[in-house]
Amino acid sequence: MGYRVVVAGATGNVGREMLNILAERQFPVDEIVALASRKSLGTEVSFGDKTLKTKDLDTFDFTGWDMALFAVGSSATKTYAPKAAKAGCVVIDNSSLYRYEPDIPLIVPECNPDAIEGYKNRNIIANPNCSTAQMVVALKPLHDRARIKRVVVSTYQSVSGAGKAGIDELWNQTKGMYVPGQEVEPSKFQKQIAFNVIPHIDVFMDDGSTKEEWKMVAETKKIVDPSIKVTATCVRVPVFVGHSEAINIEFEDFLDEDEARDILREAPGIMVVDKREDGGYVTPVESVGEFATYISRIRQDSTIENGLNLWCVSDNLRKGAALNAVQIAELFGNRILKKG
Ligand code: 11C
Repeated sequence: MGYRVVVAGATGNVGREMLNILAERQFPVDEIVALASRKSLGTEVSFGDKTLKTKDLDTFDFTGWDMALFAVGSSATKTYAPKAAKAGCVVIDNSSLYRYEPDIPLIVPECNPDAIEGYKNRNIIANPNCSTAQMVVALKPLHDRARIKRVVVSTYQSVSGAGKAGIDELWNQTKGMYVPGQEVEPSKFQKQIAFNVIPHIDVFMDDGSTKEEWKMVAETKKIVDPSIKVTATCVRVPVFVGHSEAINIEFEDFLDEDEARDILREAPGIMVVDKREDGGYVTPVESVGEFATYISRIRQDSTIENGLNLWCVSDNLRKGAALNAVQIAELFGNRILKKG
């Protein structure tokens, strides 16, 4: 016996990946429905070797459905997630709407699976921001061994984090550079993204940081440990898919780089590729379509007492969004519903 599963926002990049990953991981589905906004109604999406015709999110009755994976953005989530939750269908939400509410669990299954019990507060579970998800998968096993005091992270985030419009802008602007008269002005991004980098993701906060940077701080505290201090600089780069992060970690206790490498090799969700030779590390294009978060360039930071540097790469549409949501669905099924 399997589950009755809803995917809301099924025509977007993340929604499509949710369907792909549910099929790839053979999630025990009895029935599945793909929902979309009215403007995408009837669009066909793939689920394994099947094709699903999208139905209307606005009029859908969630009664009798076990869980709904939402990838519709905060404003549609605000309208439809409470409706689903009230009907007894547990929402796994990819937007940032509920992440910081104390009674809503924010889960990365490799880090804080026990938080799943909190689903019952409101029948809603939040999925983290992509840049946080991949970082905490790496931080958690190291924190368990040597207690992290402070993290300094710089991100190199792909344009797919900004949705289809971001992908299109990089593609068209890059092509336009070579064709006189077809130059493309920035519209989704604040400055030219082709052959450039932009130190600005999401809106500015009062302290001069951006909301993306704030999310990495707040979400790491909620998922791993509130005592961990995080300072982040988030940068958009001209890469289609795959976020990268240079992470500097300061620990309470000494952690040797070889031991850190061994810990990460054993850690769930992590693949270590760390050869100190040309190409002995992972770059974002190699992470596309993969489940793992890749860790490379593990090395001591000798400028502080207990410091370590590492390079962390993952498919932002997968571990950063759809895969993590499906892993939450698996956790919820295995621990709570126990039907599969
Ligand atoms: C980006 N991290 O790369 C963002 C996208 O809070 O879920 C995801 C935003 C979020 O632009």
